[in-house]
Amino acid sequence: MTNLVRIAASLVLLFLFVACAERKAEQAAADVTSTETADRFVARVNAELAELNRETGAANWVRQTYITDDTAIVAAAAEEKYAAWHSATVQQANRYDDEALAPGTRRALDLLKLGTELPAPADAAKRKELTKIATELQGMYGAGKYCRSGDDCRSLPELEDFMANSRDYDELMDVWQGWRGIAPPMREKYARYAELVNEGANELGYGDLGEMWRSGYDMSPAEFEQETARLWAQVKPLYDQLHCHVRAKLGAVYGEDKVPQDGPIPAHLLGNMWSQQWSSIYDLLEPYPGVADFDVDATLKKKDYSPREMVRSAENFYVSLGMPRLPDSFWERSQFTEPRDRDVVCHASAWGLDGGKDLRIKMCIKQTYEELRVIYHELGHNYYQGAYKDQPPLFQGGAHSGFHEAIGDTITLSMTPDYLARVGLIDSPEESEQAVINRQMLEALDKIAFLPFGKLIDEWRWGVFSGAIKPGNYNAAWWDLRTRYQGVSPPVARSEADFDPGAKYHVPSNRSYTRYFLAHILQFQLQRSLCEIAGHEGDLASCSIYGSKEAGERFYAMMAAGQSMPWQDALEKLTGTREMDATAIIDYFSPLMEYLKEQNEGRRCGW
Ligand code: X8Z
Ligand code: ZN
Repeated sequence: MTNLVRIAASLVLLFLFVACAERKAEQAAADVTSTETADRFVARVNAELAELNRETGAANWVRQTYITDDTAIVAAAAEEKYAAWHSATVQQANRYDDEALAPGTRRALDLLKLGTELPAPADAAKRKELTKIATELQGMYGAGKYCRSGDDCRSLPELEDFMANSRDYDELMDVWQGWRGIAPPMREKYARYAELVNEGANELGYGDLGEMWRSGYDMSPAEFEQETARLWAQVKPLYDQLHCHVRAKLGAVYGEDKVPQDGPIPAHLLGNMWSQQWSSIYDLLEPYPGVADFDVDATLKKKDYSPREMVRSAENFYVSLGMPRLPDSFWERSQFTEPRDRDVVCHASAWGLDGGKDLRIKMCIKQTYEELRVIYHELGHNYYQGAYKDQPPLFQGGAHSGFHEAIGDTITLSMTPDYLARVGLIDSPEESEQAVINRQMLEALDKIAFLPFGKLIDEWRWGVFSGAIKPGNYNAAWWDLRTRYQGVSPPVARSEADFDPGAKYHVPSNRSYTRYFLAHILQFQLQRSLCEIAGHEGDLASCSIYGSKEAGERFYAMMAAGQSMPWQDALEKLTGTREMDATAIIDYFSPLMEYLKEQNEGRRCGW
């Protein structure tokens, strides 16, 4: 043998040895994991998850507070790593499918399967493609602007301000249409995203992503769909009354030629970019003009509240319930204001990083009452995250997603005139029947107006994911639902060249939305029970649990359980009932309903 041949031969041998050793090691690892008990598997998953959450959390935080091509790469890579881990880990979990397990262990495994917002195909190329598209879509929304000309550009917070304050039909239409200009480039990406997430959901054992979303509620997806329909039927009469009255008033302001009294309301006249909450047009609807002062905006401006002071005010409420102060890191790391020098996702969110030890909010706070309420909402998320931080990662979540959205909203129901006066946000509360109706109108414009919107967003996506709504029909199907549920119509002609769903944050950001619909019903239920615990006497609408340690303790106990038990159990512990139910919201608004029915007498309601 020549030397060369000898070297080559030993290399081949070496290679075979190494390859063989590697395979042996893989086999050994597989043997270890296949004999792993379900409990040990869950413990390992929790440990891995804690580490992965830290990485994806950090990458996403940077991405959303600093939108550049570089942070897109970093965030997509973190998501990709998570998705790969998730696919592989669920595969391993499937080994326990037929084993009889303790309920807590089974629950942990079920939650693992549901444990991704973005189910990705196991195929590495497709996984990469999906995480890239998802990151891009969110970035396109976050960086979105409406430019009337090259250097006359407005960001979303500015456009939202305009929608809230202008009463000029044509100007409003311009801004409404202008914002929607961000979305057509998303359309193709969205269609591809839908294909890919469906494939991912399929591999996890769900028919499509919509079915996966509907599986997170401790009942079958079909039952859940019925449940949401049942709740909507309960509250629809309230919405119909409000719609009828608002349409009449808008007809008087803008003219009945512009707001026909037998059809849907033009979507740009409701004080909000998406016509989802209408409190900004309260001035057009105030039942008893001048009765009672709710002008928190004026106080915020007069006292020149800083964003931090606004957040402190919300924190103080939670502290009054006996909950802890937010950690120093919250004040150091949160984003409270819109930076001038870079694109960020301004849409408000609350973060429970590092297993809930590192709490933050990300907002672009404006000096308004509406924003103050959003802060109270966001802190509800943070307090929930802080309360369940000692649960294992798989149980760190809301009893269901609607609970997570409902905590802070429940607190906003306690922002009664009495409370606002106590903390110096209005001068003095006025107690009269007329004052009650005025305040109820203000609340209803947010909470009742929202209901059909909260319901329809996912109905559109359920349709998209199931294939009932095809890409060629995206926009038409969207407006069909908007008209059917909300009774609103686009102020200018729309076509399939548009992609109006993309102009609503949660669509390009892949956040399910039924959670908000549920929260809008649940929060009244929670409030009713908390008010009983707080010893409130009198009607539900006048109750503020501010300062009630008893209510706070019971609320926090429910929050601390996270998603360790079925939501029905969590709800029962606090409220004594196992069902979501709209009687509390109906009861809450009964004074306003009387008023609206009187006002609507002789009008032809409906569209
Ligand atoms: O997205 C939100 C919160 C963050 S979880 C600000 N909300 C929905 C929306 O803005 O569309 C709260 C109400 C509905
Ligand atoms: Zn929220």
